[in-house]
Amino acid sequence: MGGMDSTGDSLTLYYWPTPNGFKITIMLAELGIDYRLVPVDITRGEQHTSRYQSISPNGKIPALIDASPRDGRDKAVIFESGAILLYLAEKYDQFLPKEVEARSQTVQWLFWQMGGLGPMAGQAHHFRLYADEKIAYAIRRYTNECRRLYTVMNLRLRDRNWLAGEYSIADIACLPWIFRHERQGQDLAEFTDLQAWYQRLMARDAVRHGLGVAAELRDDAAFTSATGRAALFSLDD
Ligand SMILES: N[C@@H](CCC(=O)N[C@@H](CS)C(=O)NCC(=O)O)C(=O)O
Repeated sequence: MGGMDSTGDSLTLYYWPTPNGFKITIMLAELGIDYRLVPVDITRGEQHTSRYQSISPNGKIPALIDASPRDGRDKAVIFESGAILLYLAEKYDQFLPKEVEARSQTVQWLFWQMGGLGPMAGQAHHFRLYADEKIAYAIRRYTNECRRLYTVMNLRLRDRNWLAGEYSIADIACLPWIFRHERQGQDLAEFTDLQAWYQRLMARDAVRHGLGVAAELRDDAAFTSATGRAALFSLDD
């Protein structure tokens, strides 16, 4: 980690080791690009400071600053993991096809992750693991919705290795959420083609590296501590 990469670019990633953060550490590992890592401890509320929100207005990780964008600006500041993946794919011309139809397929599955799999799996984590009240309806709703989304992915992967043509940012976006399948109450053995896709991804050095970045910072208990709950779950009336 750290400093300028071999092409003279300078990227700073604002990060915590969670699924949306892993998307970017995997992408940067796939690209073989060096970067500076700035931990933002979301269990201590570091995402809520005005300084951080001048970078990431929604107050969540990840965010990226590129101090040498290709268009000659002083810097590019990007929030939202899907937008960061698109930015990096376009800048380095990798993991996003150029041809219109192939590109559209990739963007469709990227948006499917951003609007479906990520938010629903996040709610499954919340109600299954983090909520201090165990609400049966919410647990059933989000566990079942994850099962439905896993079924959609499994069907898509029935006759292809990757979600959209070649290995792409769509696969990179989905993997960190499928990595947490146990937390969503899902058994990958029930989704044969999805499981094969998952194994293909987990066989990649960059994926394993990305999932391990700053793993030592993560403290699962902090997500359910009083401080963590107050920092993460907007519980004030
Ligand atoms: N749509 C956003 C979601 C980001 C997000 O939810 N990040 C979580 C960690 S995985 C976070 O920063 N949570 C802190 C909070 O909610 O206060 C993205 O994909 O970048």
